[in-house]
Amino acid sequence: MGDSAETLFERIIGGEIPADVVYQDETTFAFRDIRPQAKVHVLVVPKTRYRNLGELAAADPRLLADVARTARKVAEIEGVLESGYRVVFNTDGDAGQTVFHVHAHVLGGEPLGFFGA
Ligand code: IU
Repeated sequence: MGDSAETLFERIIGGEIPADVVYQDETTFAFRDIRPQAKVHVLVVPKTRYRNLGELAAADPRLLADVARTARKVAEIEGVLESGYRVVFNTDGDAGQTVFHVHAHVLGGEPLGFFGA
């Protein structure tokens, strides 16, 4: 796995690729998914790259907490704190992970069907 190659999300965080930014702080970055799966669909990415949730949790649990806090902040900004929202981390093949820079999908704004079958 080309660990030194920049991922798409590093280029978005760096401003090389434009994105609809919802929120950012020192350690995290949040922007709208280009193929939204719900009325609200925002990706929350730690500015430091880890491949997936497990690697982030093992290496830097405080940064994982920052991602969780930013997911809540995004829900607040998007007006779905009261109505509810879902946070998803896809990991590898069967989950359909396509970008290997860990990211939380924050979904909401309408009733969400359950998925996974
Ligand atoms: P996944 O969990 O790795 O499958 O999610 C990657 C997401 O990144 C997916 O929902 C894409 O629509 C989204 N995305 C994006 O927002 N901007 C892009 O330029 C590309 C993918 I490529």
